[in-house]
Amino acid sequence: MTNEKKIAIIGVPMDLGQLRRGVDMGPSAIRYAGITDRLEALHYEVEDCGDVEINKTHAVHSENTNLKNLKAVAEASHKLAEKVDNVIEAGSFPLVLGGDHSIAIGTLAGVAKHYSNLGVIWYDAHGDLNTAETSPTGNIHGMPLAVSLGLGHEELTGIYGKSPKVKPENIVIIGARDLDEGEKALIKEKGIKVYTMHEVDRLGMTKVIEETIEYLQEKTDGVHLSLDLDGLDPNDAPGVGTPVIGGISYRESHLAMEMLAESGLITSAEFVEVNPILDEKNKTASVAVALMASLFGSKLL
Ligand code: 4U7
Ligand code: MN
Ligand code: MN
Ligand code: MN
Repeated sequence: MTNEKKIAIIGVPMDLGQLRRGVDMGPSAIRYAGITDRLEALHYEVEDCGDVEINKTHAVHSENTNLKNLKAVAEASHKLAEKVDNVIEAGSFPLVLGGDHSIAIGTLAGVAKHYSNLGVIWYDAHGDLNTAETSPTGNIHGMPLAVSLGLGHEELTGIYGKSPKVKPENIVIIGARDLDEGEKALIKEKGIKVYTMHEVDRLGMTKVIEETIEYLQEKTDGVHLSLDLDGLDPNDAPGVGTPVIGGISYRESHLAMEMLAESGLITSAEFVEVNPILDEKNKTASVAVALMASLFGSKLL
């Protein structure tokens, strides 16, 4: 028996949202680690839509902004949004493979077209809530959640229709342990729900996910999971560009995915920041695949 929901895989070989090369090979590494076979073994019909084309010749610095590669990121975001929109329109579950986290701007823009109260789970060591004003780096991969809240450069917030794409009260950040001052201020100002590593340690992942589900279930009509592999501890996911020690373990992450699978809450997902050049024998891509399998209902027995 096949699952009724079809999964559409969309690769985004993007590395322009940050400065370390190699993360553009993330989609290849995840495919090589066997994502399609794993999902088919779970009785899903899987369509690999290939990669969104990234125009690297547009990777030039724009004037009047400290945002790096703004034009190229905006262009790619638009293409991705369109692709994600079409996939949902066709009744499939969009599974987006990164690429650096700037791609979430496009994913969320496409997803948001289909929901009036979209929920977002942001599984990450970082808040990705910077704007041009608060960013210490000018790297757009540190900004996608702010952009989706309607904050930041209008060339990004204006992508693919309405802005904001998501409301602050519909966001849950899990795993944060490296927040910039401007991000902390924004979290407090907007009342965004955050489970930092302190809460993960204190409550345990079971409680964190139970509370997250309860928090989002009633008020949202769809929930997007944006999983940055640097949310995990660098021991378990070494192939990332901005590792931060003291992260979520492999086991805790499996539990989180399994509980989300049971809840039936997640309606779209992306796995980002896998950098094969920084990885150890494709470990991080394999971890990503294992977590995706759990998210789609893989069980140990
Ligand atoms: B990721 C950072 F300053 N906050 O904005 C920034 F610490 O998508 C890092 O979560 C952002 O990997 C990390 O550049 C972005 C920095
Ligand atoms: Mn991160
Ligand atoms: Mn950092
Ligand atoms: Mn991130």
